[in-house]
Amino acid sequence: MSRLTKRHAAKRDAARRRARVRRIVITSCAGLIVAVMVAAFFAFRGGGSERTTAHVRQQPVTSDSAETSVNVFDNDFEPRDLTVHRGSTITWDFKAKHPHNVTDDNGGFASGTLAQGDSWQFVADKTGAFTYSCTLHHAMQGTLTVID
Ligand SMILES: [Cu+2]
Repeated sequence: MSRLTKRHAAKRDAARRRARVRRIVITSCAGLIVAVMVAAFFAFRGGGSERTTAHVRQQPVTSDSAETSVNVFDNDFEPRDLTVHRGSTITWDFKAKHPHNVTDDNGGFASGTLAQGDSWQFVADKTGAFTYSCTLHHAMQGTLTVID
C-alpha cells in the first residue's frame, strides 16, 4: 500500500468512526425524547387532585371482581359507567381537591359529602341500573349497573 493510499484509508476510517458516533448520539437523543414524552404522558394521567376530566371520553368498565374502586376527581367519576355483579363492594376513593359526594338520583344510596383522602363503600345488593351524581356539582354523573 502506498503512503497516499494508507493516509486515504486512515481518513476514511476516521470519517466512519465519526459517523458511528453521530448515529449513537442521534439514537440516544431520540430515545431521550421518547422517554420524556412517555414520562410527561404518565405525569399528566396521574395528575390526581387537580384533574378535571368531565370532557374526557371514558370506556364503560365491567368488573367481575368482588371489590371495585371508583375514583372521585374534581368534576368526574372514573369509571363513569361501572357494571358489577350483585353482592360486590364498590369503593369510591375521594382523590379530588374539593369535597364531593356520591348520591343515587333515586335515593337508594348516598355517601354524604366527603373530602380528599376519604373513601366510601357500598355493597351492591340489588340488581338494576343506578344513576348517581354529586349534588354539589351536577356535571359529575355516574352509572352503576348491578347484574347477577
Ligand atoms: Cu362534587
